[in-house]
Amino acid sequence: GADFAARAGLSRIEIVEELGSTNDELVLLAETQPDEWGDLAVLVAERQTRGHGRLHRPWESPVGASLAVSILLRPHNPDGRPLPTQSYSWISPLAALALREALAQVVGLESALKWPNDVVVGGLKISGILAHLAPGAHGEPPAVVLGAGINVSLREDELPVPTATSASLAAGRPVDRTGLLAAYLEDFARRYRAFCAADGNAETPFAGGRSLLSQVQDATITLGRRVRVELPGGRRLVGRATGLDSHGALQVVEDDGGRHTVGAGDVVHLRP
Ligand code: BT5
Repeated sequence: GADFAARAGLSRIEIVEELGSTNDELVLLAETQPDEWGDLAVLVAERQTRGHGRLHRPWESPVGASLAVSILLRPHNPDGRPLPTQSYSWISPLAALALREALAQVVGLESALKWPNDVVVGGLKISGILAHLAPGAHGEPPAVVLGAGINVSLREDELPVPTATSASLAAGRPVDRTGLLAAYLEDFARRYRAFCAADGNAETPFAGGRSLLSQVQDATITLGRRVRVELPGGRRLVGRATGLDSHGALQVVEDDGGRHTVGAGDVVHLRP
């Protein structure tokens, strides 16, 4: 608990038996107890009764076989200046990169990002990531609540949808759930601090390596593929995903040559 939090650079970690949604709860705590819930405070639930994804879609997390973890972020650079809120769109990809690293280290699994918020193994969803805004403390800019649902050891018959998999199914052996959580949180905290130190700029060298933008581009299987995108308003685009812009939005070139930048939506790869 506290030892791990200190070592990983987290301000707090709470593990609760049951709640509705770790994201909803942390948004509430950020508002009602701003001094107790600071930057890099973590809330984990053993059981979520109302876990959800985007557009109120349910997120299933069978007890003991999955992780529901949310991190509160109050992004500031090392001089104490708040990060520009336009940079917040990079926070979900940061989490996806951290989870990818944790899956590689702890489970030996190769995974990829599926734009905008999934981590997939062999094309199947192993994790969904969802960020919400929360009120900032004491007149500060908004905080971010970053939630991840991770399928750790769901059996075949526990998978909620045919497009899902779990770490133990993909690896073919048992997976240390606590070890995976610890690796994810440690890696995320490290990346997040580097991101804050870079003022949220995704195009500068990052954490001693290539820019965050190019790391995310390389890890994203959506790029270069033919896609169908369902936009929030109900409109639909069909074309080729060509890249990410400086905010992490997906660039799509339609079959008739029209160029679009998609900030949010559902992407389906199309088979050639
Ligand atoms: C997501 O939404 O993938 C983001 C899920 C975020 C869940 C975490 S858990 C901790 C925190 N607290 C919350 O309440 N939420 C966050 P979306 O892209 O909208 O995908 C939702 C869809 O994924 C559902 O409609 C199902 O089709 C599918 N789904 C549900 N449970 C799944 C699972 N365990 N594994 C794979 N797919 C699942």
